[in-house]
Amino acid sequence: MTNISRRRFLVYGAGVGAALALPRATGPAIAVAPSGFELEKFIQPVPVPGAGIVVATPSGANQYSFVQRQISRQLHPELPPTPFWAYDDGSGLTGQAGSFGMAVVAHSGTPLQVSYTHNLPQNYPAWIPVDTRLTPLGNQVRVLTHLHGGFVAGSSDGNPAVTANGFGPGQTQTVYYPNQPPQQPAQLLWFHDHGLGATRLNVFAGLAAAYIIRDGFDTGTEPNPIGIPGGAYEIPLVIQDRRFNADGTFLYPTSDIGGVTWIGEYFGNVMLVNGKVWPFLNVEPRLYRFRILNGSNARILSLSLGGASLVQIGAEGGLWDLPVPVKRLVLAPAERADVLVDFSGFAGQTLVLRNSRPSSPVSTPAPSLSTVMQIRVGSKVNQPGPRTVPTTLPGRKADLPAPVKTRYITLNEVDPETAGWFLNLNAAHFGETAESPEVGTVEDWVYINLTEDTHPMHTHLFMHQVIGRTPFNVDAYRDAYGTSTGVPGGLDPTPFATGPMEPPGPGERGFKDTVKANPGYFTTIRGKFDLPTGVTTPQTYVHHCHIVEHEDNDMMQTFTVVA
Ligand SMILES: [Cu+2]
Repeated sequence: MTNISRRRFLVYGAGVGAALALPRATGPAIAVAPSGFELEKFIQPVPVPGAGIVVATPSGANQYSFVQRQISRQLHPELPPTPFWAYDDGSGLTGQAGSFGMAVVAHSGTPLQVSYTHNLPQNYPAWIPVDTRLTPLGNQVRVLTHLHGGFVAGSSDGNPAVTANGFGPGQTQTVYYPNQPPQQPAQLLWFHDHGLGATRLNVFAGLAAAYIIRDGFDTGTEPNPIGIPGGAYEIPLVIQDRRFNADGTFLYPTSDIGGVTWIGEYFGNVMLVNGKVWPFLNVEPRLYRFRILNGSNARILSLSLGGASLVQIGAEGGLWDLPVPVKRLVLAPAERADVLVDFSGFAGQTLVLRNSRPSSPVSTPAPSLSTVMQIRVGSKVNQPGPRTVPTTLPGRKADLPAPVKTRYITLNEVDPETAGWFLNLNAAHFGETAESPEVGTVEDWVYINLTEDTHPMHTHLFMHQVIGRTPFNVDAYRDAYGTSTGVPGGLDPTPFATGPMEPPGPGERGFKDTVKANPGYFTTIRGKFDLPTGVTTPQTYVHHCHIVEHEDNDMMQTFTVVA
């Protein structure tokens, strides 16, 4: 019989005696640095546009040539420099927090040609614990860059269904990003590594950067046609948790299970914002735009900002049609929120951006990490900018027509805390099953979560609309259909529903590329399977959990858009 997922109970709900026997990877000791040192909070500024965040330098007209390489930067004043990996645009990334501090700025309707050349070490260094059961070429460093949220051909997507072995030392991946509207309006995308079985490690090592698309409304300047903050008052905030060794190196724990290096989730005990540990941000008492990306491997953020109110104006798919006040932002890995914050009533005050445990039905085994960064509100406004939040926006509310087909996709966890531990979609390993949507059609995909925790499901190629989440009897569904590797795909859970479908949350108004599939629910999304102009069927992509430890082992499947 399948060892169904009781991992969370075993690891985090158990008493002290059981906790002592826990693997080092997930035990409670994760909240304390191994050597017991503590880093002081709020003693360095967060990199912001013009002061640490820079626009990537093109290598030609609408062309970028990045080199992945190892660099070293001091990420906290009390730490020695940290070696990590970055996308170098040719500038040498001087003075920045690697590519954490860099953004490509693209324009809707203007295609880009981009290349990525592997100039990293041949083999994984000791600080990156590869699990060679999961990688196609053992401990050789293979990279594969994916434009997250990109509407691109399969060959430019950077996905391991098309390029299983990725790219090796000295090799170059060349891609074409059409930035084609309406699928690709002004929005915040990001590009990060997607190497098969090594995404968690290559991203942990630093291979991630922002990709901002502008258009005639969302110009990034101030003033702009839609009356939102721009220039120095628009601030990208990439939030990631990390652990450090006392010598400044990143720490990625390994499993205590024999023959296993992979761990179920990576949770840090310090927070990085734009690549810096627990920084502070100086703001003027006026309206700001924060563009927040949860770039963590596994941590689901639940963010709040003292007494300041947050008004969300967009998510992964770009701006919405109107602003929505939100009390807190619950962002799983890879989710983005575009928010306006009015500091005009906080002159002279100090606020803290805090993270708390997400409330039910979101579920995560993450240990607490409550502080993100400090915000120091000054008393002087240099440039007044817009004084109020606009009442309407030029973006989109997700409103796709009825689907022609519904697909049922299960999320399973198999034999946790054993040498055979893995996660999967549709009871199969990566590549053993596939979906084949017809080009131009609309489909509903139903993610049926049979595990204990929330999984952020990311769809390549298409942005989706969240239709809703339906509570269901997980055990009855599993009893009816379960196999040794979980419940296969294609089996409608509707007869097992225990209540009506719950509507999407206020943060799920527009199009998204990552959706929280919560435990105890099946989550329905709707997508339209268009391809960029000039791209013909068939085109192959992947969809997967964006807890990158899960993605690597082995919560990912293929889909091919067909004629
Ligand atoms: Cu997952």
